[in-house]
Amino acid sequence: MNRRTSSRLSVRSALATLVATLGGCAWDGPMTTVIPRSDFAREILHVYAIVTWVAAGIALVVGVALAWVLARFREKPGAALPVQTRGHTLLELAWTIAPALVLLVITIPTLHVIFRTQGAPPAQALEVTVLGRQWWWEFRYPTLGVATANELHLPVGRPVTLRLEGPDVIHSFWVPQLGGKRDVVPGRSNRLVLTPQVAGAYWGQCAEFCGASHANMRMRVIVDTPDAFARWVAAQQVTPPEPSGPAAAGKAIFASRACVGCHTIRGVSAGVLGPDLTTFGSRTTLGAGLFPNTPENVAAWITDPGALKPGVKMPALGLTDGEARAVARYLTSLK
Ligand code: HEC
Ligand SMILES: [Cu+2]
Repeated sequence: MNRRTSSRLSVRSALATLVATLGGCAWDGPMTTVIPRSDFAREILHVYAIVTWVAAGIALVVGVALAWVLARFREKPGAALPVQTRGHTLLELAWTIAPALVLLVITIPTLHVIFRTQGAPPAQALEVTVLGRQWWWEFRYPTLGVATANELHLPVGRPVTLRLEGPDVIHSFWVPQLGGKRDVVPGRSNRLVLTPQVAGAYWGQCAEFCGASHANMRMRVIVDTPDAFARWVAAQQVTPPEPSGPAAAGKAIFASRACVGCHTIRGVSAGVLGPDLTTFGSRTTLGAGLFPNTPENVAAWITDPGALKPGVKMPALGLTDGEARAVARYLTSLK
């Protein structure tokens, strides 16, 4: 390969890398960190903006200085060695003090935000216990007597204290538009206090590698108006009525299988290894944010969960297609 071909090749691969890298950028993607929707996320964006602008300014100064040096002191045939500088006190002082100043500019707002966001929760804060499990999220509202999974409902404008705990391995709770990542560590209770400021649905994701389906451990946080939240809570507290039609057959199958050992449905079963299914039909997604919650997807899940989610801790129980469809009808009717 001659020099021209090889340099053309390197320009092309540099361009391809640039395009691939920029392709991953989106201002308003589902996991954006630059459109904050809570006080906590706003504080973090504030520090992020300072650091970014400071870094951009430094990159500009360094880039221009480097370009100037490269042009000015370029090696020319026959030219003498330029004057060499060693142990220049003023220069040494300057490049010690300048980075110290940069660190100071970053440290002060960072510490400020750390103290502002780690304070004790306000008295009227809503309490939610968040359990990170391989590979789904459990949400318990101890003061409301409600438990749900993978879709956390919060009222807009009210502070919430999330107590992060976990029974298995380390996970990390991360809903970028609502707040920073915080680890969920077995045997420890971490806390995240924030106030959602805009109603809407926000995506989250486990952010600490936790095994086979780590990438499939998503969640949604639905920030409701206070009225909608009150209605949601009331609906969660009801014991589901007796189903009729095909759903009734589904209930009978559910109640006679191992499902009851792992799942709670109020009035039917009290299992704790899997998500509470009391109002499963009111959730929009299935399998920790993986699939839309439709009867077809639920039937496929019940038939062979491992085919939809690698490593899943729910076994295939050998239900026939008909049985799985009936159970799916029952579960999606629970609202
Ligand atoms: C050994 C315990 C176990 C048994 C038995 C079991 N499950 Fe599960 N189930 C789980 C676990 C754990 C999950 C969470 C999987 C995940 O998302 O990673 C789950 C998830 C589910 C979900 C999705 C819930 C959600 O919110 O995404 C449904 C629906 C479900 N199971 C139905 C059933 C039915 C119906 C049966 C009986 C035929 C059954 N399960 C038997 C443990 C079990
Ligand atoms: Cu994980």
